[in-house]
Amino acid sequence: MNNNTTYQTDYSELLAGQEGSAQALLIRHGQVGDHQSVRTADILIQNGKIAQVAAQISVQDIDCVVIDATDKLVLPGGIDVHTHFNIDVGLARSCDDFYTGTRAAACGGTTSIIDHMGFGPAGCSLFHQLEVYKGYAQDKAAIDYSFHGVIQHIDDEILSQMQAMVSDQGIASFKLYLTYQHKLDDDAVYKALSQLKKVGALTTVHPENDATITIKRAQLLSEGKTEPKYHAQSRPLECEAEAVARMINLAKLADDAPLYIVHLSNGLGLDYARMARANQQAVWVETCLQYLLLDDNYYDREDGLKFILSPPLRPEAEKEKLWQGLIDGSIDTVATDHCAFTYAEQKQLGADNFAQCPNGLPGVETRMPLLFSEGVMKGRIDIPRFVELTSYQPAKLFGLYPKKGSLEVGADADLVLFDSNEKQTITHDLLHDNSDYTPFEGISCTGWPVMTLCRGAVVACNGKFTGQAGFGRFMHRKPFSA
Ligand code: DUC
Ligand code: ZN
Ligand code: ZN
Repeated sequence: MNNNTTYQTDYSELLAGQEGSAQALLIRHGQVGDHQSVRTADILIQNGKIAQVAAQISVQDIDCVVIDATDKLVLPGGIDVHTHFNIDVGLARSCDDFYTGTRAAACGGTTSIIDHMGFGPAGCSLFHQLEVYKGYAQDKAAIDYSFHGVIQHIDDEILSQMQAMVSDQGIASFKLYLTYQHKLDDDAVYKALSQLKKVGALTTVHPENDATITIKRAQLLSEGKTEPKYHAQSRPLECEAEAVARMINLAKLADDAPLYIVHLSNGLGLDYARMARANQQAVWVETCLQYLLLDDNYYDREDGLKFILSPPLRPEAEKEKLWQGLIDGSIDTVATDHCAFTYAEQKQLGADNFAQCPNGLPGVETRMPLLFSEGVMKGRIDIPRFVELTSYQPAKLFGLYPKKGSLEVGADADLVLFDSNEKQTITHDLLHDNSDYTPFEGISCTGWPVMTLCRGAVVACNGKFTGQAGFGRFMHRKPFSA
């Protein structure tokens, strides 16, 4: 027999946090959900891994901490595959680094992130930014992390570096841009897609038609149209949908290379992706909460600068089309594109000209609660689908499964406990990022994450961060396989 301590729902004595990583933990009587089902079960965690999942686990002979999860959902920790921590976008450096960003992530039920690295010096190798970003994250990240490679140009050297990035460095996905400073032309896109397929990597793309954006932006600014709403008018949804269609066709031409569309914001682009999938093409789609919940009316507000990001917020009707994509399975993941700038200072760079406003919004902490509340609690999606969108598919597509995104024995004990009865109204004071606002201010949520465990360590509990800078580990990812 032993003296196991059971912590009830306020878990207050666990707030010191780190005992969970060293000691065995039993999470008892939770509603345990994965991408397939939900059932009442116990989960035993030993050495940071899931040791057993069963209807009832006896710990008579095991010295462990017991967490009573009666009436709580116990789900795989969230995986946010689209963040930008500590990114220099030219106009400004985002205000969340790998500490404040992952702290916020942990408090929102997310246990791993994959960050899209920013551009390095012109002509740099693929390894350059990886080294820079490993330095950014190493002593700061409080949860596990990886990076998407960034492709700034294509030549024989870059093409030849791709294999080592995947096999030696564990970077199994790359991003290319069709707009911004290092936009690629069709020749480069085709070569990148072909080679990335050969080396076992997934190509992800920021799809927007650069030429039409450039023309429209210049036209609007020449007419003195500088307010935030003109940011959206400078890059209408057809700019994005055209580039989605182009990428899909280029991927098909490049020997059917696998393609992942990031931050899809509109129904037309989604229809192109649906068509490709109906044709058995390997195309996956990500969207973000801002496109599901916000719309271009926000640009008319006095604080419209807060909502400047690219692609921009869309006309209201697009939101429902994206929800339909979550419901019918044509959208695969929900991420955030967390790229935070302060409103009081950094966003004000665009006060006289939308084109000078650093693009991006915070969102890493609100992703799980908002999708849970708006999706599950409003009856649009069920719990397995929630897990699929936030954890299982991200892990599958980006080479982390089954270590992450699953509750299988042997998986990392990355878990989030949700209280589906807890009501919270989102306000920035609740959150743990380094920005000074949330775009979701005032939205009421039913259901809230009450505890987050990363490899068995309690990294957040009842709205408090209980983790540690530097606890997060770099995740060496497996090559892409469909
Ligand atoms: N758009 C991007 O493509 N990246 C960062 C933020 C944004 O708004
Ligand atoms: Zn992007
Ligand atoms: Zn992004």
